Amino acid sequence: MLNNKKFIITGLANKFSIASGIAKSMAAHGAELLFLYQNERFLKKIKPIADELGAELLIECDVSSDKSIDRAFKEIGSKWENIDGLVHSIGFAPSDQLEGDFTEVTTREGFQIAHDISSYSFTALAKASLPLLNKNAALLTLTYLGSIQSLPNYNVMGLAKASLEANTRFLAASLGKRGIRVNAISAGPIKTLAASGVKDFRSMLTEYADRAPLGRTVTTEEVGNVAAFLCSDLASGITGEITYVDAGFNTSAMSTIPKTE
Ligand code: NAD
Ligand code: 0WE
Repeated sequence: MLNNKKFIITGLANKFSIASGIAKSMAAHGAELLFLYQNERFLKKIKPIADELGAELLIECDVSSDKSIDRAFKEIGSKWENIDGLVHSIGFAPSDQLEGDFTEVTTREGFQIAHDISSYSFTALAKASLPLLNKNAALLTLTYLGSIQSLPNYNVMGLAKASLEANTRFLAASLGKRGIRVNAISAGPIKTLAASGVKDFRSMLTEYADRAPLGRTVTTEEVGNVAAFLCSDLASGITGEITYVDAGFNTSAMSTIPKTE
């Protein structure tokens, strides 16, 4: 499905990362991969994953800095003449923004950081990769249901994901004339590093499994398979779209009717 195609993968922190499931599936379908990592602290964890998938290029890129993005893409350009796409699997808000009442905990600075790292960085990476992108290239990002429905503690990340989804549509409109497609996957909750600090995440997973039509949560492999499809020519007619990989949770308003005594 992805033979002879080259992709940049961002957001790989460790083997539990959604980016890890995506990289595994894309490599299994024949893609050649290059990893961008946030800083050297992540190298030890991601080098073995890159080795396993036959990826030789690992480049540092902190998306909060234009300089870091420029430097990374200069290096990419010196190694690869062209690319077939990029996966954006990056999200961040300061931890004090993600616990407690939305009105009370949200600050101007927290709002700004969440939107900068979680949404603007997709535009920034699209711009930086544009000179290298082949016709028919695909860009992909990861979003969450908190963009369109409120839930406890997700708070300003929900606003940032709403922005990221609009970003997906505007990038799709802008890049469509070059044949470049831009899509998002809205994944159900998965226990990753980004989820590990979240209060009551385990009970959230249980509640999710209860309400989802499939009666369970999803895996990074399942998200990865849809990512591989959306980045392949099989999805040549899909752009600007948010695809849910959530065991059907978003389609169900209630699981069972509670018993009344
Ligand atoms: P993760 O912690 O494994 O990945 C998050 C990544 O963001 C890390 O690799 C981190 O290095 C990167 N990152 C943060 N700030 C950065 C910066 N300044 N520069 C470069 N990279 C930076 O967690 P994950 O759950 O795999 O998250 C990946 C994406 O999936 C995020 O956008 C997240 O919002 C989204 N998502 C996660 C879930 C879930 O339940 N885990 C559900 C839906 C969507
Ligand atoms: O998008 C996410 C993760 C977002 C995230 C998580 C953290 C924790 C550590 C962004 N920034 C940070 N910053 C930190 O310091 N998800 C969809 C997973 C997630 O996170 C939640 C969730 C779900 C689901 C936070 C609160 C409530 C639900």
